[in-house]
Amino acid sequence: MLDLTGKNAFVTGIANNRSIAWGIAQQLHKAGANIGVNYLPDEKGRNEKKVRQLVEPINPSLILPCNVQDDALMAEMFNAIAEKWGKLDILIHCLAFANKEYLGGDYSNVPRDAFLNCLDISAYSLTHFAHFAKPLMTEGGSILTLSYLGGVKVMPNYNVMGVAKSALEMSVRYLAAELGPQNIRVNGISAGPIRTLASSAVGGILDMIKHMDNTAPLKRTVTQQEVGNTAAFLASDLSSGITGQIIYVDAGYEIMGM
Ligand code: IMJ
Repeated sequence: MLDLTGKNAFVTGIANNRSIAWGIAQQLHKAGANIGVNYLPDEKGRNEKKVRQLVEPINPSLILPCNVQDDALMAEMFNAIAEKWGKLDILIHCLAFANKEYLGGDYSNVPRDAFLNCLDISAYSLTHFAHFAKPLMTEGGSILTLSYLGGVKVMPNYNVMGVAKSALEMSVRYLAAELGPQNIRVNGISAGPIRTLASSAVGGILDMIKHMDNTAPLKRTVTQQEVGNTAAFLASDLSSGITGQIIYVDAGYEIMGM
């Protein structure tokens, strides 16, 4: 049975009700986990307000500000987790960013600062999370991140994000090897395209979804709930033998050649 009672799960990257992170948080909650979430702090406190309202039904015991580019805030977040929970069992990493200007056009035009910023937020942040989570996962643990096929194969417009996802997926493997002896498992979910804030801002997403409906073995796209269910499995003891893997939750699209 999928049972997460007694487990402390911190879920990052909830922006709104379409966020994949929100789908994951709901399924972890349903399985009995104690939930913590973050918001990205902004000047007017809008994100905090929005996240607080959204997550109310799953009753999180921690709602913390986190900006992965702010080292002091990162340390504060994990200090707060340590103080409130004592131990951490599950950490969900669901965040990425690239300057929209470079999600399209010629990849060779990406400037150094946009490249480094994208890899800092989208890839380094997982390694940094693992650094802080390692001493808190005293009874073992499960670290999960989200990836996309564009990190393995060339997808239209994904460009610098694809390079970041490639670094992210390799980080999953190196972290899994390092943390395995502590019974901390590290895995990724490569989700098919879903309409979210992060994808709707991207040109051609609706055509891509249509393409999935025609091409994927299951002849459809996947939902946040399906990604959430796989996340709950990977977070639970049901997946105790799995680490360092990228699991495709994409209606089978990845196996197709044409
Ligand atoms: C993103 C870009 C290009 C093609 C894309 C995507 N496809 C999908 C996505 C086909 C599914 C969404 N995705 C998998 C992402 O990782 C998105 C990351 C992202 C999105 C934005 C949009 C707004 C912005 N910056 C972003 N940074 C990262 O300003």
